[in-house]
Amino acid sequence: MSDNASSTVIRRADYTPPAFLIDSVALEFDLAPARTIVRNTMRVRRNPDAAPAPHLELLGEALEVLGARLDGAPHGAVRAHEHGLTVENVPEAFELTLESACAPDQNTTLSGLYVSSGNFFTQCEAEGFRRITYFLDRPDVMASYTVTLRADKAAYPVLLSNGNLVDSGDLPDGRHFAQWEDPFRKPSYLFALVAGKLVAIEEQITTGSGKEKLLQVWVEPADLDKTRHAMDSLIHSIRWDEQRFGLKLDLDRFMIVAVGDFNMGAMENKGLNIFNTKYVLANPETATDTDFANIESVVGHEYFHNWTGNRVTCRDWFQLSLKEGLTVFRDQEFSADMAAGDDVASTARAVKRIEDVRVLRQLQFAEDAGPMAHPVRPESYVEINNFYTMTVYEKGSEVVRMYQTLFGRDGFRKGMDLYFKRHDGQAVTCDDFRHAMADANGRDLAQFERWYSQAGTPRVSVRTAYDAAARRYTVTLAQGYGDASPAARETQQGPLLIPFAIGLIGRDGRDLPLRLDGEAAASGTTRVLDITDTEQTFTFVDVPEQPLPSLLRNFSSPVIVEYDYSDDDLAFLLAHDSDPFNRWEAGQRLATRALLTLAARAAANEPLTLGENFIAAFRRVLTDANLSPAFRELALTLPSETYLADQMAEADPAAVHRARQFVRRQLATALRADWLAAYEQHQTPGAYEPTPEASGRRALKNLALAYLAELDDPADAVRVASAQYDASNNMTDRAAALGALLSAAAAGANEPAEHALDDFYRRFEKEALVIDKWFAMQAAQRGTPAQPTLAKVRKLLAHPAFNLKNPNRARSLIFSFCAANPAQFHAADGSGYAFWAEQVLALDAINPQVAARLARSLELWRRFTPALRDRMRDALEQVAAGAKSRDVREIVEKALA
Ligand code: 0A1
Ligand code: ZN
Repeated sequence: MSDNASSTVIRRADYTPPAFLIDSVALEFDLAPARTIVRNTMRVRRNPDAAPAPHLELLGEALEVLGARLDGAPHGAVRAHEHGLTVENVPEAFELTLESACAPDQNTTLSGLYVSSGNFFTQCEAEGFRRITYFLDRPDVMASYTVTLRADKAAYPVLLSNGNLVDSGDLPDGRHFAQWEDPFRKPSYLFALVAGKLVAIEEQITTGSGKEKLLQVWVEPADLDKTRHAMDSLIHSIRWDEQRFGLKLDLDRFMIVAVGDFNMGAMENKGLNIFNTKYVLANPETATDTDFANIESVVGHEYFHNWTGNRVTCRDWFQLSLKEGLTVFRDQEFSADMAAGDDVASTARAVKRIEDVRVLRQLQFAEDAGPMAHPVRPESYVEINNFYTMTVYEKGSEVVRMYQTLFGRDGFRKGMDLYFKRHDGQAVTCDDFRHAMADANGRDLAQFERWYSQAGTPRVSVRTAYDAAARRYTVTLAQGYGDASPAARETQQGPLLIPFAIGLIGRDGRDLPLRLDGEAAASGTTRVLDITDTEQTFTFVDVPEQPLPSLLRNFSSPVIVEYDYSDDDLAFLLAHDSDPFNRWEAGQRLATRALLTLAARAAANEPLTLGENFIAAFRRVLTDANLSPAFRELALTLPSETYLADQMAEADPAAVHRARQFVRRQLATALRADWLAAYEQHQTPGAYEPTPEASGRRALKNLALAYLAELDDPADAVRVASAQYDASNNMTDRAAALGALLSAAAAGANEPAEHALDDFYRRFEKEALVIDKWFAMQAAQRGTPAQPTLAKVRKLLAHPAFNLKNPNRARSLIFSFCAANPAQFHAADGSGYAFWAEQVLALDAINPQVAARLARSLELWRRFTPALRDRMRDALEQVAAGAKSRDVREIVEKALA
């Protein structure tokens, strides 16, 4: 991050090792909000494996130099400049002490050292450490840290940093100190400190090897009643990593700290994870089932980084997916195991898989289709903070998952074991990980590298033929990228190794045993075909009848499958496929097809109708008691407006909205009695529990309520939702009831919605995360011509509880409108885009990272209808002209290029 952007491009190919190494760092902080003094004593030596450099070039930003000593003596040959500090005339090995000052309470970027609610926090990934002190702020420089914190004892009773507390005590003038030592060498991006008025819940646990460990979750005093779930999630994470990967907690003490102002979800600083409050705080009254699940997954994610990220870290930021893709994969597997235990076939596992794939397809596929398309291991960047992306994280996780699909769980584990054996304590590359997987499993994975170097979403088109006389069934698979975006096309070199899972279904709905040509006997009913060429044919023999293929089971690779299923085929798969992922997929394909046809008709102002078969297929799912409620809820949720618009040759959000609302209303009306019955049957009486079963029941019940709220006459929904709002003992139900009332308001029932909104605000005024929901729900509300949502959003900008400096609050109102309300955001008059431009520029002056995220809302502008496209370009140009930060400039310049 920087203001006044020079858009220097950083390239992977230009990597060179650091000219100097730093073996140890002693940091002393005199903490004060307006001016914090940092004394940094480093043991530095020349790197024998690097080209010699004339001077030591340290990176630094927004710092004031106060003094420099070399081997104990004042050193005059230091020169501060825009990017840092040049230290001239340095010997082979030396001790350098630098003293500098920074201003935490002026730091609205939330990168480096900053103040939130009067407490001190740090955020150093990716390049925040240089805002704390001058340093070789790059991940391949790993040092041992000793940290001394000094501060006023009354204002900052708690002083935390990485590792173990080795000393503490009182100082004159009401001050005190604490000294921390991290026993592990680490890159600077994993440094952290926290100081302030915080309290903790604690647990002592004994690990598999019999060692005692102290676990703490630190929060502001008023939030202590919302820490239990995070602590439980941490304990489960520790146990899981021991069991599944043999990886143990390597510290005596592990701390999680919650902070209300945070740019991202959370941060894996060694032994001192710092979390956005959103991913820590939960109790039944304030947090939804989704919040509970997200907390479990993010606590797991950060904890798992302790090995995949911290013990083995990245050589440079192009390797980010080395830690992020792998750690997302690990957190996905953790959540799946927590929900499903050892049962590999359970629908709870499939539900988790569906949720993850839905995110990938909606957000990562879109990223891959636009100007920000980049490979999992990017080739270049202007601002690294812009590359914490869906591609690096979610597609990166799919790439890791493919190793497991290729080698099985045991083979994957062998690869992991070899990776740690080779690289513990090192800063390495994605190639190193791939080589460990290849060597541990005795397989050449040279071709697999293309998953790391090619951008764009691969397409696999499938042709099948059945020869009844020969009882042979051939499946021809062809891979390519379709008409990929220019950014993606640039990176493409050749065909990928695609593990493609397939099953064949007989007329009775059962899987056929599979025998490939050349095999002695049939085995199994799902086979993973390894596609390696541009086009390949696989032949199944002994096939007794024309089967229906179930393609890409469990989404075995991150591709788009093209196959000419008829509507009847899809309805059949939805009813029978033994692979629950593909059952869901069939329903989504059916719905997508119907909705896109309707959107085209809506755009042409033709009347809309919905076939009986479609409604019948939905009714069958809704009333099928053999399917888990969680699965039914997913299957009955229509593809999102954003996803649908992305599938159009020219995206037309208004037409998509009309089509989707039409279908929702038809389903509400035709299945009214079934929805009411499902609502009644899926109550969850008794104490709230965020288990997969209970949350699945709530999800289906609340989906039923949401459909009922679409009825022309909203009376039923208002009655049911008001009762639920008043009676609920948990946030999932209360928020769903409020959501239904807001939908009913669009059909004219304004008063109950207003009443509930007021009640909700008063009830939760002191709970910031709940007030975020209050803003978000209003921003996502369907507008009417008389009440466009933007007018409401603008009014809420002036609400006393709104605060642009708090990222969660900015996201709850502004991002919700720009990303979660496409029909209103893409209003034909361009008013949404004008609002967007204003807010991006306002945020740019406060927090470039958050501004750059918002800036991405228009990046797919070229894919929209001509009228919208022109208005979007105007808005983008306005931002390009006014933006100061490198972060925002990179986004809008790439969009306009
Ligand atoms: N490594 C963290 C993500 C993260 C990245 C950058 C940050 O700076 C603003 C903060 C967090 C993770 O994957 O959880
Ligand atoms: Zn991560």
